[in-house]
Amino acid sequence: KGGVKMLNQTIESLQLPRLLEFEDGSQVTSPEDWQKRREEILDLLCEEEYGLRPPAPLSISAMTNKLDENAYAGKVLEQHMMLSAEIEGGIFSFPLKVFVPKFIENPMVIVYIAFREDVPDRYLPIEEITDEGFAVATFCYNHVAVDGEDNYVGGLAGLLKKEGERAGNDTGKIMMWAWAASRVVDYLETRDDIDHKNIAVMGHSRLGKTALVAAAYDERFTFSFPNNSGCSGDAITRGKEGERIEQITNRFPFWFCPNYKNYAGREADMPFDQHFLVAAIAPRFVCAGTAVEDIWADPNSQYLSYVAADEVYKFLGKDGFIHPNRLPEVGDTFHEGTLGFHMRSGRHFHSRYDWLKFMEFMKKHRIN
Ligand code: GTR
Repeated sequence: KGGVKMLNQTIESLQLPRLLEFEDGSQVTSPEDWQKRREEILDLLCEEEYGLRPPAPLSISAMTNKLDENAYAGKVLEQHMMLSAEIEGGIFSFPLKVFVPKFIENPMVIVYIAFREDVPDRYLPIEEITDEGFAVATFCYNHVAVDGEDNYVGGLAGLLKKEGERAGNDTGKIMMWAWAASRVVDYLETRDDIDHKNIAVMGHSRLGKTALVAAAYDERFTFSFPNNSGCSGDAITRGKEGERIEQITNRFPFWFCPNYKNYAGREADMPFDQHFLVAAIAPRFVCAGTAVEDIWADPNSQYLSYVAADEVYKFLGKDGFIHPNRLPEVGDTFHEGTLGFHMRSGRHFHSRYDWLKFMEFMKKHRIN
């Protein structure tokens, strides 16, 4: 019973901005209201944190440059291509690799936003994933917009760049990487050998933040799997340990819109917190991976986002976050609800354990 009080008190003491209340103070009272409230939340997160979302492309096309129908001992179809999206400023192209297991029909698919371009990779064990019956579509984030202070010259950043200094709500790179994940879905929808109803987006750390943004802005993602996403991902900012807005915007200003750094040291003034990002994905699935030694990300604050976003899921008639009334402990897995969570031993990493948990969650909640 003490625990019940503790968790409620922790949430209350943070004085989080309300999810089920419009900016003008009126209440959200119906599912239709929630759709409007969700739009407000998405606009707010663009304006204050991630920057404007680039518009959907006018058209997309894919050009295959490698096809192996018998990869991985003959179990997998492996296809490499250039994916091109036609937008206002020109044509933006990036490499995409697709792996489809041949031994099952209609496999669920995971869009993996990768740090490195080599596949397989230590974070992306292709054969073990396809053996579980999942298709994978993956691209390297640096091919979309370089993860560094490049003055936005290349890639998508170059096409979107306006005259002069970056300012206000100009698009940050997390939003660009997330936008690219949506272009992968545009492409996947043209294929008939994968399950369109069960498409997930997944990434680790900065790309875990990206996996949340991708699903928040694109309802075609039925699942989002943010691994160790932490600050400006799934961790509640108010009261957070480890990395805070000041540190993240000093080291990585280009991940966000310039407005975000205004909240460094002023977290209590933010009209949002990261439970807004999770709730914007409702009623769809989010399942997080955290690690007990990842104190820079802060697993307790990560957990609190799901505890706080739960009310929107409940409001929409979903199970939401089914969890005990205490903070997480190492070894915990909470997979019963629409929101899932695990905390493993060890450090910041995208491990085999995380993969197994995510795939387990997706199999359990597959939509027919
Ligand atoms: C860190 C950053 C974290 C996290 C991490 C990563 O340096 O402070 O927010 O994103 O990088 O992406 O590995």
